[in-house]
Amino acid sequence: MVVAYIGLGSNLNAPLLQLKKAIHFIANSKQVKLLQTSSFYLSKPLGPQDQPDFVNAVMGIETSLTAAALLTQCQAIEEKLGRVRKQHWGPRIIDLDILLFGNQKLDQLELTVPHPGLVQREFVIYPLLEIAPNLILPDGMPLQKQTKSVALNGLRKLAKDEWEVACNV
Ligand code: A4P
Ligand code: MG
Repeated sequence: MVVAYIGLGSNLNAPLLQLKKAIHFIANSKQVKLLQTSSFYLSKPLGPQDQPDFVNAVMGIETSLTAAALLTQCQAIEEKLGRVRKQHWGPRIIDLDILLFGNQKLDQLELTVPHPGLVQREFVIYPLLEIAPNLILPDGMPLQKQTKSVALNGLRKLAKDEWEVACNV
């Protein structure tokens, strides 16, 4: 069994609802056990700015799948939720990124882990820190230390009384 972390992001079609659905589907996948989910965070778009803010979260799972099989599962869930791939870094109903897969390092176009954006993206690293404060990254760097060099850039946790709004935009 391997502990893996998945980053979730959405800025279309009721983003919070999309994240909740994706968490539900991943948690109920075969050979996957849900460990933790972070809070939901509101973040400024990385990339083109003429798109809505994102809702982001990170989940921790334990799995007996290989990294490649987990990616296939994630892509099937993206498809089930109606993701259409259009613009690179553009608006999306759901994006599932494998951030970490145990201590494995993979450097292929179709699967790079640790995810190259992990250490510089505030909307990934802070939610990850929330659920895994003592994590050591595969290169030996403590996550807590890595996070110190990443600016919040307006990232904030969605309070529960804002959930309904984020489910309806
Ligand atoms: N791929 C390689 N490594 C991985 C991995 N570790 N996890 C490949 C998942 N996929 C991985 O992804 C393109 C290809 O990456 C896939 O075919 C897969 O085999 P995609 O999801 O089809 O395309 P994309 O998401 O548009 O491109 P990319 O480069 O993955 O974008 P990112 O890095 O996912 O960034 N701003 C905010 N605030 N919040 C966000 O969540 N997300 C993005 C997308 C941009 N701006 C954002 C956010
Ligand atoms: Mg992606």
